[in-house]
Amino acid sequence: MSFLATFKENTYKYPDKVALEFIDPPLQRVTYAELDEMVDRTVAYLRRLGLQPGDRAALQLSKCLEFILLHLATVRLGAISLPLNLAYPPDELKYFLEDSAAKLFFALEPSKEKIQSILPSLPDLEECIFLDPSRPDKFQALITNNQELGGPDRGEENTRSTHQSLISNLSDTAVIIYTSGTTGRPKGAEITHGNLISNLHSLHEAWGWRPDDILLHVLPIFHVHGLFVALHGALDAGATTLLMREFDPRRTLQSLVERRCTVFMAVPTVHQRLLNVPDAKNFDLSHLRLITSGSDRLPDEVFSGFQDTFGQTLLERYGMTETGMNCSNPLHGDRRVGSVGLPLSGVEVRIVDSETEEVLPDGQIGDVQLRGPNVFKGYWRQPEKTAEAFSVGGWFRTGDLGFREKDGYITLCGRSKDLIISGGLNIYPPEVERVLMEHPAVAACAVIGCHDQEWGERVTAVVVLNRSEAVSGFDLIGFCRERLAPYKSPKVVIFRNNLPRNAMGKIQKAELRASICSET
Ligand code: MLC
Repeated sequence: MSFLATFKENTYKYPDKVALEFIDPPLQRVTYAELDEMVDRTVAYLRRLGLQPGDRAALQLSKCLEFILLHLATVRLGAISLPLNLAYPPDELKYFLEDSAAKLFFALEPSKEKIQSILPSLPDLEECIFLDPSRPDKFQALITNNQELGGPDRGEENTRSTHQSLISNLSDTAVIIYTSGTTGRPKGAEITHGNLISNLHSLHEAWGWRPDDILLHVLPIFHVHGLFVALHGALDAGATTLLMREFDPRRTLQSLVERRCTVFMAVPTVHQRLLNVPDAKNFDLSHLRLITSGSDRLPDEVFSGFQDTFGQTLLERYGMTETGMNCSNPLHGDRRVGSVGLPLSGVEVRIVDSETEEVLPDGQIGDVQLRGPNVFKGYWRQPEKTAEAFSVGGWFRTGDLGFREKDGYITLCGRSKDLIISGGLNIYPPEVERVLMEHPAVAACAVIGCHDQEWGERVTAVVVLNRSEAVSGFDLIGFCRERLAPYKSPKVVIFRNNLPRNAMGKIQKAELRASICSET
């Protein structure tokens, strides 16, 4: 059983309905029947390239039809899709490809030169294919001219690939998404077919997805939010997805109105940017039945800004890569500002004491732990990290702090993990600190998140220099940007003579935050 089974049914129920439409160039429109047929052809193509069930196919592509076809085809084939953020520079990319032992890698033609240097050091990688999404005809030719690649007849392959989708095991890994951690390098979260199916079901129930829904999709598709919650959700519902390749606030408002969209999903930074459009009030969004916010805490002023400007009450929900979606404010009823709402069906949430892990009474702040069919299988080839992530009884330690109200609503109020969320993206300070420490001028450093009106939190590096060295903040930011994705690199560098430490020598980040963040 695959999460694509319902999509398959939809291709019979609504063959001529538009499944996907890219609303900026190259304009593309694909019906359910066409999408299904293209996915099958892509399955055949992947087989000819030697991809087998269980193998990893990595995708570092822009938001394009090719990405979606390769992702769906990989999963339909029973292999593992590995979406990668386009912002990863070669250093980071090499780690992901090496760690996942990816067999195939699809990248963008313009990155060829940059990427080619890392390829010889990847023994498991059999093929790296460079694609040019501005020329959709080229990919169509690639998946159509299978004979050129040798191997059996395409028709036979199609039948096999379709059948394969029905026999996947629920506990088989469908997708790996890398998440960073407080220690060590990023870890690949193994998300199973069962995880995806259970989350689709609970969100279908919670949000009332309908076949006549029109979703405007502005998020990246290499994360849980844009890929599973939005794209899979719409395909599972038989709805139409309009995709914007790059988020643009004004065009978003225009498209929501002109295309009579019914559903919109975004992160707080995106919502804030919509509110910043000077004549935002002139856009009538009253026909939208659902606007969700997630991936980061929704600021009260954005919640109220949406009510004042558009007469829309945002629905905040709570999720993470390892668990998919956990909680949601209700579709009908009390959408409580500052709260992530109620646990989704099948998801258990408990609040425990950080030390003893005993369950705390309602109203008391503690560690948020989760259990349910939505919770991932574990970290790819990291049994120790997987064991650390779970408590007795299979409870997943989210690293979030929160409390439960008497009526079951969950409110998040901090993190026990050292994590920064900027524009809906997670950044683990140790990863940035590790890079800064590689710079010869840096003697010590601490990376913290300071409140930022636009990004939620701004990555801020506090640096102590070696006495003999002189370097500017600008240089250090440049140094990080060569080695890390731009969104992870510090936006601000502050120099200090020393860092506050406790008796054990551990840097006191809370103290730093209190002194630095108010200044910046
Ligand atoms: C871009 N930049 C960021 C950034 N995004 N910096 C910090 N945080 C971010 N999130 C960098 C760019 O590289 C650029 O650097 C500079 O900031 C300004 O870029 P921009 O053009 O203004 O940004 P833009 O490309 O418009 O992107 C902003 C954004 C994007 C908000 C649209 O970040 C975004 O799509 N965020 C959503 C991420 C998401 O989908 N998260 C879900 C994760 S899943 P320069 O200097 O090179 O110009 C998850 C689970 C769950 O968390 O519950 O959903």
